[in-house]
Amino acid sequence: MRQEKLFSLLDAFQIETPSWGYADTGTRFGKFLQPAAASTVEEKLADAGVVHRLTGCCPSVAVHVLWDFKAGDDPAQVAEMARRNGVRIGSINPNLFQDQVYKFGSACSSDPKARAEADRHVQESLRIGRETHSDLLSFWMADGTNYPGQDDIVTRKKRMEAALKSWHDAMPETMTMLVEYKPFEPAFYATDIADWGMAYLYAKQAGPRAKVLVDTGHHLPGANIEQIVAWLIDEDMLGGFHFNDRKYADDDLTLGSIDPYAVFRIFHEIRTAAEIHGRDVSKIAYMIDQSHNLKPKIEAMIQTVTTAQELYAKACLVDHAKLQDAQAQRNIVDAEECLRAAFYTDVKPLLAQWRSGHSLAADPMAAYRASGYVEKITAEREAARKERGENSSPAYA
Ligand code: PSV
Ligand code: MN
Repeated sequence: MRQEKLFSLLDAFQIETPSWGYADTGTRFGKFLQPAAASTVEEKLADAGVVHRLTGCCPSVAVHVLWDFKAGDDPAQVAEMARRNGVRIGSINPNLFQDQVYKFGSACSSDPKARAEADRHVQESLRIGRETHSDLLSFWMADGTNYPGQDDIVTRKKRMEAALKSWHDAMPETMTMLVEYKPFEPAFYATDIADWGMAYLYAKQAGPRAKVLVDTGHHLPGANIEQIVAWLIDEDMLGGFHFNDRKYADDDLTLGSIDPYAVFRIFHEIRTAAEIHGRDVSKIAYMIDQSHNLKPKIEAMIQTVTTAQELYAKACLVDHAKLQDAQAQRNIVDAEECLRAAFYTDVKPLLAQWRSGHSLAADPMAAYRASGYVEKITAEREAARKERGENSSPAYA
């Protein structure tokens, strides 16, 4: 591939970072606090702005409604705060899982109070979306049952269909709805949107602006994610990704930390859809959904973003003519070598060159470490926590 084409593909490759990836998060066993972690939406947007300034490819920030907006907040002001930090508000993620009312689900609950509260929250999320000029409404529902017989499976399906359709129809014309699936957790018997087939059907029934969201951590072991991706693109139903990596379940580790070749193969299917099948892949929303609690937040984000860029660049380098030729001859070894050759190419020098063309540091991580930003926010945020009377000295930095 000509360098010029690779660089223009990299120009178009933008990744959204999640506000919650800058804040302290934990596992269900506890949280390890980081003195530099963001607590307010302003701090999250400031950190996201730093990541975008250093990488040049993260212009939008996903927000989680309950975690980022309090009653009475003016969404337009949050959008302005984002702008001041050089970013914009990206996907709006309603929270239909934390309130006590959702004990038996949200849209699928047999309790009309839970369904009404879910509707109220989504209408509020839509208002936030309109006022921040977001174009994505991203749904992940924790709905499901924990025991056989707990509720009627098909009745729950119908409740979900009705809710998604009404929310789809309430969206402004400019918005796309993303439907995310996950096989288990927190539901441990039957999750109401458990896999891509269910998400596909729900999205189809909701309306033309609903698509499927693939979270790379939301599959049972052994699932062939790149095949799911290839099928969804071919059906024009791939809305976007939540990138992260995993070893066991929904581990939310940084992208490519466990299996970079799997991420490369996903990108290869996206490039194949564009290069060979003439598909428009420009609307796919690349987003990060990681909340690992040991790595420093901003470093973890930069590491994931640069890893995504590297693996995408490698996938762009696959020689499609050679691959098609080998496939036509049923030469499996040479066909596979086309993928392996691209995967093993060192793209770091190319990316350094792409960055220098955009007046970016060749190595965003080194530039971040040299910037003094983490020292600055550690001091500022510790002081702010002290003022609020919160724990200001976690045991480990
Ligand atoms: C659920 O596990 C999920 O992947 C959804 O996208 C949520 O919005 C996000 O994680 C919360 O961290
Ligand atoms: Mn997710």
